[in-house]
Parts: sequence; structure tokens; C-alpha cells
Amino acid sequence: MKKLLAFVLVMALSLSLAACGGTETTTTTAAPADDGTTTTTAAPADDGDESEAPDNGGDASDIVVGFSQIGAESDWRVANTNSIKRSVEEAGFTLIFDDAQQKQENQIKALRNFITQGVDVIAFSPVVESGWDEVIEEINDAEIPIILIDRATDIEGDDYYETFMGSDFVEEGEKAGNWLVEFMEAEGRGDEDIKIVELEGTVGSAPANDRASGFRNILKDHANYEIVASQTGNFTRAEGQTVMESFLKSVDKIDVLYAHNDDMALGAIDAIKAAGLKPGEDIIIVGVDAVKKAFEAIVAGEMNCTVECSPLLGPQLIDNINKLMAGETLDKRTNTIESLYDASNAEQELPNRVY
Ligand code: GYE
Repeated sequence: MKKLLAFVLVMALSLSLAACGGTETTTTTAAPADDGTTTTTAAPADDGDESEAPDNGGDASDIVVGFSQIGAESDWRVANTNSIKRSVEEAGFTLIFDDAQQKQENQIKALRNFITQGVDVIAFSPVVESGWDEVIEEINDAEIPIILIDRATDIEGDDYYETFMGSDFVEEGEKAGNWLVEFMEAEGRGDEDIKIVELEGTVGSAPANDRASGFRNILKDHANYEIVASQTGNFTRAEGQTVMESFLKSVDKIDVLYAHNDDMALGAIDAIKAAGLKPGEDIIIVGVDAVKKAFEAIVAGEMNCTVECSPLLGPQLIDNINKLMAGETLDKRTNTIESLYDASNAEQELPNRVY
């Protein structure tokens, strides 16, 4: 917390890019402040607002943010990366961005590099929940504040990070379960035996663990609902498609697909069509994220519901960094406000989607 911030106008941007994955550094040159502006935070559903740092005479580009991102596995992830890059750029900080290509060992390497480079703050989305103790201890020893973005770790206690910014994945699973039960009742199928296949997210990741348990929290009170097959599609469209192909071959009766994200649901829709079935009718499809393509699928009648999980965390991140640099203590949790979309509201909301 050694540096002070200045109000920023973006003047120039120098960008060195690794073609696919790896680390890139973005340096933004800022003009000195002159208007004493204070910090503002954008609403989570709108990525258009800017966060501004207080005018206290420093140079914003001296603030170095190391961001260890998981990868680019889904539309959600790409939108999250873009939101954070854009907000850091607008704030005028220097960003060292690392794309770990969904590999924990790459993230650990990036985090150690951030320590060596002496960054001022580490923003970090842990790909899986466990296996971080050693590297987190090293970061804590180096006294670099950690902001957890999107996913949590299984390390006990909350002393090791400043704030966790993201969604409640258990609640998302519960919303998906509740939507399904209500939908089936409305269809007159409330007492039928309902067979569900599940496309899980990355094995060991917080959203895969929690979206699975939240969904089951609801189904346990409905004995006629059964999850008959469950397999990871690693949050990607391609794997969602291939796993669904194998479900369609190996599972006798499939009434519902519950996918832990929309990308896998969209891949599965391709598989269902290729098998000569009607997605959204022959198989009811529930996803998570609320990406634009899921809205389009709902409007086309090929998907039934998506539970919103907003990736637009950039403005809130800047707000938190500004507070940290000003010596403030952050709330341990920064929640995002989210909704749920189906045939009743998807068409109306579609033009507003920014991811
Ligand atoms: O749902 C999925 C992505 O961690 C919430 O990761 C995130 C999940 C998101 O790849 O699409």
C-alpha cells in the first residue's frame, strides 16, 4: 500500500501480447489530476461506468496490478477478462495479466512471478479450490494484498485475502433447481418421473462444486427427480457437445439437461439437434451465466432458462483497489446482483446484454 493515486485520463496504451495464454503487461500513462474527483463504482449489471481514483498527487500507472486469470474457456470468462482489462486501463493502473489456460500450475507460476515483480495488488481467480496454501502463504509473507475474483479457495479463514468479489454459486444451483420444479409443475409434469443429465464445470472448481450442491438441495425434496448421469464438460462448448453426445447414446431417457454454464448447454444443443431431437422441447435445458447466446437460444425456443452470473467485475475491482490503496479495510465479500431469464423475459432483456 505504498503508493498514492491520481485521477486519471487515459493518454496512451502500450500493449505487449502473448498470442495465446501467458503473461502480458499493459501500461497506461495517466495525466495528472486536476479536479479532486472521488471514487465512484459502477453498477454490476452495467460495465459502461468508470471508476476514478482520488486526486492525491501520485501517478496511477505506478500502481501495478497482477491479475491471474483462469483462461478463456467460456464467453463468461472472456467478458470477465475484458471487463477487468478495460477498468484497469480506465483507472490508469499498470496491469500484468496472465492467462493460465485452465492450468493450476500456470497460475501458481504467475502468482510467484507477481511476487518477484513486486506488484502492489494481486487479483486472482483460482481455477480449482484446493492446492493454494503454499503460494498464498508466500504472497502473504510478501505482504501483497489479494483480491479473490469470481472463485474461492478451500483455505480456512479469511485473513489471507482482502475481499472476495463474485457470485453465490450454491444459490445459483438452487435457482436452477427451483426454476425447473416450477416449470415442470406449470407444464403439468410435476408428478412425472423426471430424468436429468448434468454437465458439470471444471472438476474441483468452486462453481462446479457449488452449482451441483445447490441444485441437489432443491431436488432432494422432490423424489421423482433423478440425476441419471453427470460428467464434466470443463465449462467449454466443445466438451459440452461431446459429453452430451455420449449421454444421448448411453442414457435411455433424458427429460432435462442441467449445465453448469451456458457454453456447455450450447454445445449440448448442437448434439441434441444432431441426434434428431428438439432442444428446449424434447429435452428441457437449464444453464448458468446468462450469456447473450443463451438468450438467443431461449428466444429461438431451443433453451429454457439461464441463471445469471455476472462477469462484469472490473468497476468493482477498481473501487476495491482504490479503497485498499487509501488504507481502507474492505468488506470480506463483494456480491453481484443477479437475476434469472426464461421465455417470459429473455426477449425483452436481449438488447441490453453486454456479454
Ligand atoms: O460460470 C463459467 C466460467 O467461475 C463463474 O467459469 C465462473 C464460471 C462461469 O468458465 O462459464
